[in-house]
This record gives sequence, C-alpha cells and structure tokens, in this order.
Amino acid sequence: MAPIKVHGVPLSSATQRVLATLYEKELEFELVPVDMKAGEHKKEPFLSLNPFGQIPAFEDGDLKLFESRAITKYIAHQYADKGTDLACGDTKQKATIGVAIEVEAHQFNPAASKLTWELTWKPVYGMVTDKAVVEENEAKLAKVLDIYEGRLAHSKYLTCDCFTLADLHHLPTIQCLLGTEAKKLFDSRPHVSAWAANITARPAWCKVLALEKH
Ligand SMILES: N[C@@H](CCC(=O)N[C@@H](CS)C(=O)NCC(=O)O)C(=O)O
Repeated sequence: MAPIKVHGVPLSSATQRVLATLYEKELEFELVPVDMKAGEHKKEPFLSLNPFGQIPAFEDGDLKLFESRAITKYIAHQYADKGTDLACGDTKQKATIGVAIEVEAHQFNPAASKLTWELTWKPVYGMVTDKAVVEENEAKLAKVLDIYEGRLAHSKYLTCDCFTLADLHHLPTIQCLLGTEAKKLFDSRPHVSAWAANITARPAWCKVLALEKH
C-alpha cells in the first residue's frame, strides 16, 4: 500500500493543491475520501489528523500534516529528486519562490477565493451572489494581477522560467475563476492570460481535474 495518504475530496481547492503536487512529483498515493456532508471532518478520527476540522490532511508514514501549502512544501523538499523540481534554484532563488508563495496566500487567494464562493459555489447551493462583494474583490484581484502582469513580462512563470510551487498554488482558484465572469480579469492581461493557460494545461493538473469526474 502507498505510504502517502491524502484525506480530502477532489472538488476541494486545498486538496487539489496537494494532489497537483503529488502528480507533478510522480508519487504514488492513496486519496482517502472524507464524507463532508456527514460531517466526518468535524469528528474523530479526522480531528486527530487536523484539529481544525478542515481538509486536506496528509500522512507520509508516521508524519501527519495539514494546511495544504505546508504539505506541498514538504513534498517538494522531501521528494526533491522525483518528477518536476518545484523548488528550483539556489537559496536566493528559493527565497524568491517563498515570497511568491506568501503573495498567493495573503494577496491573491483572499480575493480569489471570495470570488469563487460568490460566482461558483453560491449558485451551486442555490444562494444569491452578492454583487457588491464581487465588485470589491474583483477590484482587489485586479491590483494583484497588475503586479503579476509586470512580473510575467520578464519571466515565463512567477519567479523565473521554471514552474514552481508558487505557480502551482494558484491552480485551483484560477481554474475555477476561468469558468466565471472574473475570467475577464485574466483575459485583459496578456501575460497573465498566457501564464494561466499554460499552467492549467499541465498534465499533472489535468489528472487532478479528471478525478473530479469520477
Ligand atoms: N488553509 C487551509 C484551508 C483548508 C480549507 O479551507 N478546506 C476546506 C475545503 S477546500 C474545508 O475543509 N472546509 C470545511 C470547513 O472549513 O469546515 C489549507 O490550505 O489547507
């Protein structure tokens, strides 16, 4: 049996971040489904894996982790010699990747995830989209994407000409936003648009999307 276990569901953006990393690294793993409708993530034994009751949770032998971005960093470093090098370069390059990872988590993701909730998930649950929230977060996301547009004019990916964890962490929310009216924010910025098209076409990411259909 594969020593790596991911507890989560293929539709969860945070779970997708971890699955994309495992596929990039060409690692074998077991996806252990969590029945969220039954509240399995709020009860034992799941709470022993993540006391905050959120997916994904991760096990590699006796190591147990949660928080998707911490999990991806562990995988990238522990399995550095496997598959795609997601943390490429020297210490200074790695520090730059670290900055871009923080920017995704603290600048891009707050606005992007509010938009995915308003534009994708609320309609799925029969709830009404709040236009004021959409407007506010589109403006916030536009500012971040302006900065990305400037960076991507100089390199193919966010930190250099290699695809790294900094790019990968954006995949779940970008994929979702490209199917909404917020796509216009990407389309209107040529470098951002090319980057988004490039990273969402990666074979590892396509494998994550294929899991949703099962
Ligand atoms: N910062 C966490 C966020 C995890 C998260 O928000 N997971 C969602 C699914 S994508 C969840 O478990 N939601 C249910 C809940 O919060 O009760 C991570 O990156 O792992």
